[in-house]
Amino acid sequence: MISDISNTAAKVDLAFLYITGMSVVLLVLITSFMVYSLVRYNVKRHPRAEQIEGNVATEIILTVIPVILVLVMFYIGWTNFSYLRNAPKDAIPVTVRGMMWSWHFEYKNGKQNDVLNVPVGKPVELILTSADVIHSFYIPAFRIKEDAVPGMKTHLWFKAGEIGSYDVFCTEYCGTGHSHMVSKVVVMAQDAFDKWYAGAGAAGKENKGLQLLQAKGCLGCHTADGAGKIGPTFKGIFGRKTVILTNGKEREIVVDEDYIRRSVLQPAADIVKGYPNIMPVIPVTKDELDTIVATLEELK
Ligand code: HEC
Ligand SMILES: [Cu+2]
Repeated sequence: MISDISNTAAKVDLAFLYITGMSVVLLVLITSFMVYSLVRYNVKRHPRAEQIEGNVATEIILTVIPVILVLVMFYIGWTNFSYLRNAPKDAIPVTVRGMMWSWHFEYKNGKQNDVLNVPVGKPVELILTSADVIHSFYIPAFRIKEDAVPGMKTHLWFKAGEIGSYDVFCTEYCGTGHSHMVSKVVVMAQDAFDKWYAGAGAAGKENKGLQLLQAKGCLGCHTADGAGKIGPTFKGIFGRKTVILTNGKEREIVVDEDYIRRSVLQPAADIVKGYPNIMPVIPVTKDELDTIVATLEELK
């Protein structure tokens, strides 16, 4: 009944189990006593009401026992809460950025991804922030959840207990694409994680470009294969004739390198006609922007 999928799940489940267990015990005791009294002191069996003066022993018992039960509840809640709030010093730090509508994960060595890869059995500390509005980062299987707020850093930590893949959701309604704001925690064996973290990988040049688009969250809104999504597809974007709105004025342009750079750095400057102005400013380094331009150029 107590999950060992993560240390955090075990702590939360213990509190939950105690509270639910106590509630069930009390429900059964109180209901049985009530039914018993209904029968025993029914007006037919007990036609004359009786005045009871009180019973000190009963009153003390009925005060002390509930106080103890509730204090135990408080103790479990408080100690587990402070445990969940304080990451151990040796936790692996990962920066999590929420944006409309994807999650982005960045590691200490600069490695980035759109799913959260972690080694099994090692503490991981998440440093959460947001690029736009308030999101909420939630891993149901680990029983942990925390808001991701623009301009602020919030924290979570966990130690995964079993290799596997677990859902990540946004649980703060954040606009049209909120329900698509999903990701995964992938818990890996230590050596598989180390290999991924060192990050050689046999990806070719084009593949690396697509991986970057994926990691940056671009593919949450754009596709590389011509299909429509929240934004225009990247397929055949280079040299494409597009009608854009600049300060509300329509003009037709041919997509070139400068236009793509501007689209990424200042998404609100030119808006493709027929699309909403919702593309976030996603921080990219100069090298990353070069890779993005080169990758889009090749998606014919
Ligand atoms: C939240 C969804 C979203 C994300 C994430 C996003 N975009 Fe966009 N993007 C849009 C929308 C919507 C448009 C069309 C409206 C506009 O021009 O702002 C657009 C327009 C563009 C254009 C111009 C397209 C054209 O046909 O003229 C480019 C280039 C572009 N995005 C690149 C990127 C890159 C690169 C990334 C990742 C770093 C990215 N976008 C991330 C939604 C998104
Ligand atoms: Cu969200």
